[in-house]
Amino acid sequence: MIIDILTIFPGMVAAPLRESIIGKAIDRKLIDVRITNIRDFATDRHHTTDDRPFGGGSGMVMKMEPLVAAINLVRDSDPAARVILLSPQGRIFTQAVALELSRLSHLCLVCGRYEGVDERIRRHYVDDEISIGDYVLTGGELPALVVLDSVARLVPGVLGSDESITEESFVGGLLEYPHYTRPEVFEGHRVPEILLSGNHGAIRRWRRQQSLLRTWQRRPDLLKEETLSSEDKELLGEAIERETED
Ligand code: 4FV
Repeated sequence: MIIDILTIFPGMVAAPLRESIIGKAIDRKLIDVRITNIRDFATDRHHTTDDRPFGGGSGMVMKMEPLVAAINLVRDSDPAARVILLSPQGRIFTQAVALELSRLSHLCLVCGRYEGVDERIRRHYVDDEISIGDYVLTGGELPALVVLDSVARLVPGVLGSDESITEESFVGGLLEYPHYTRPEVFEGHRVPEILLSGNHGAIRRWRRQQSLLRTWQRRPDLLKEETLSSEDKELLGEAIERETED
């Protein structure tokens, strides 16, 4: 997978890509990340990428010319590239969207700055618009890194075992079961006995039950989306009963 990132702060994007799993995936050429400085496409002496808003008002707007030139260079290099603007007005980013994007061969992530980009960019020059959440950031760089990280880890081979992808939060619509590791007891806090039993069938059942209970407690909205099997309903009922007993 190729991922282009168009930004006026390339350093802000480069650093996290040198570390950890994503850094290794880049070294192993499982993903190819290209960072482009939009300023390089500004033709004036000061490499200006912003201007005052028509109609007045505070703040500045990201200019069209440098950004369109940068986008067109990506499109010319690969017409299959999916050009995505990160903005609070986009569709909300979820694990399902990450999965959808991970099946594409080429993403181009456009990082806005200032009050936002000229409206004609979103109308005529991008294919998609994504928001990472209902809050306002100073720029699209962190959202671009969020999208890159969650999509890249779904690229085959990036994570040690692809198994860990199938059993995680939101895959299957539920929150993940709790994880434990050594020591068995820490300051009096014990690891649930079941996990030390070696009984993998019982462990699998307990984990499913914990996912259902945790989702019911913390994200009932997610459960509404799910059609639970009769076994799941029994597991959840049993767990809720136990919770209310305690
Ligand atoms: C954002 C978000 C976001 C808006 C103005 C950048 C900022 C500034 N992007 N999800 N939430 N963008 O807040 O994606 O240009």
